[in-house]
Amino acid sequence: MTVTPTVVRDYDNQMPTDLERATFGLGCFWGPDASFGAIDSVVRTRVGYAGGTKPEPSYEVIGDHTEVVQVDYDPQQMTFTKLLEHAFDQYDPVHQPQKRQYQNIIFTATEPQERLLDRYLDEHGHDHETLGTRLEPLSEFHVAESYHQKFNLRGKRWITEAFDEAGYDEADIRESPAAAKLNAHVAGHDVSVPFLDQEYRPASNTSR
Ligand code: MHO
Repeated sequence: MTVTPTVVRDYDNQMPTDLERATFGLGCFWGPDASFGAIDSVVRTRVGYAGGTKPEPSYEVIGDHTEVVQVDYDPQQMTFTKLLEHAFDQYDPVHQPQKRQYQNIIFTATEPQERLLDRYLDEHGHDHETLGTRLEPLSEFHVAESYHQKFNLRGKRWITEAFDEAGYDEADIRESPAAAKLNAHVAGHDVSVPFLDQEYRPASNTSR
């Protein structure tokens, strides 16, 4: 794998900009950050806290919030329903962890998302009585601390150096499409992006 500042910048610069957003609580947010990042047409991921009322939650003082992952996807290539399938694949929807920090929540942010969720539940024989999962409109998403973003990349200097050299700060790394794919890759997911291909050589790489 060749991760250089040029690779990172080139990949990030050619990403689509017209994106839609989905938010899910699926237990500790490190895992879904990586598993959603692996999905083609999921362009960006970030983790945070949602589903509660406490203002300015943090990892140490999370209050009544829950750990959540938020993904920005290309609606030309990906649907909310496919993301729901992926979310429901990650856990047993009938059971719900006691601890609010790790509860399963499907958030909807728009009316179309609400309709698609209702249809999904119908088609999969889930009713609100037996479903353990919380279903909630997204009110506020509070972005988590930098050290929780792209957690699998933490300490991987051979990757993070390329971002540093490209001039990315922590917020840039959090929002970087290349970082989302690399985070998924190092977590062991199959990821198909050109720069993870053995044969890939960046066109204009003069920096290394
Ligand atoms: N404390 C657990 C979960 C972390 S997650 C960000 C662990 O270290 O695995 O809640």
